[in-house]
Amino acid sequence: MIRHTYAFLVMNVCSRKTGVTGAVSQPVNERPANLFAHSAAIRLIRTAVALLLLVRVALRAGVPEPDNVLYGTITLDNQPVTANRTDVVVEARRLIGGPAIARYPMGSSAQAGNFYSLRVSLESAQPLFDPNASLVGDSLFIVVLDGSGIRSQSIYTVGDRGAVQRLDFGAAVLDGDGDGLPDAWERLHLGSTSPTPNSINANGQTTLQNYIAGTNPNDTNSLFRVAVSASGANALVSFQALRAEGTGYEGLSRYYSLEYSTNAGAGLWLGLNNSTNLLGNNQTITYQPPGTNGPAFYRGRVWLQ
Ligand SMILES: [Ca+2]
Repeated sequence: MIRHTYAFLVMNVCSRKTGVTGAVSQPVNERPANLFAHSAAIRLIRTAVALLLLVRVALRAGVPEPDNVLYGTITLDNQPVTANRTDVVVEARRLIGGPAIARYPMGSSAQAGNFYSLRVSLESAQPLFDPNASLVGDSLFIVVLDGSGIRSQSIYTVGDRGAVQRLDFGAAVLDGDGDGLPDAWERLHLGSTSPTPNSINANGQTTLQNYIAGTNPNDTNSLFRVAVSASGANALVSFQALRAEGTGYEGLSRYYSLEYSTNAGAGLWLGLNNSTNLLGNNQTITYQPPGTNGPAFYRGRVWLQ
């Protein structure tokens, strides 16, 4: 992609050179020798300046590297997505709600068949010559969309030059007893599929609460909770935001919101600016209430989608 940009610049130089020559109204063979030499010198100088500009741009910009390639299968509503589902698109984004820096509409490559194949442009260093390129180690959102919006998503860390990685979306999750909990998750943590979603587990939470929060039902220290601590003269509200990963979370993401209320008894809770719909990525979410506020209650919400 960056090579195309270079080609465009070179074409500009050539056309500018042609334009300068065309501005001299006299035919070349009728000009005095010294004028011709002078004109040729100007052309050389202008070309040299243009080349210097090109060199300067090349030195300042990142050097293109072999693309990263992501590929895999997509399952939506427990049905495999085939090349015929041309309404399904896979995009790479810097922000979950931001523009695409790479995209692959299903069926757009005959070679890919029923797989998607997404190329992520790579450069070696900042500043990026191509604004849609990435650097090794960048975190990108990979989202699957259809006509109804985002259906599935994942976080991808850009690999080394030329890296190829398989990333499947929404593999069918078996729920034989129809209780809304993946059977594999139930067997892994509880030994069978017998517990119901409302069963109280060893850590005091229900099975459903543990599944959604990603906590371990057998560990009394594994709980989703909002902590309040002192930070100087003010309070600091914090909680752990876990990434949805592992058995039972295929194709799902975990989200969090921090809410507050000045009258919890009335049940009126409000989301805090910049602290709602946060994607869990094993990070600590912190919020420092303004010192001017009076006493308030805080609560965290967590869900899967
Ligand atoms: Ca189940």
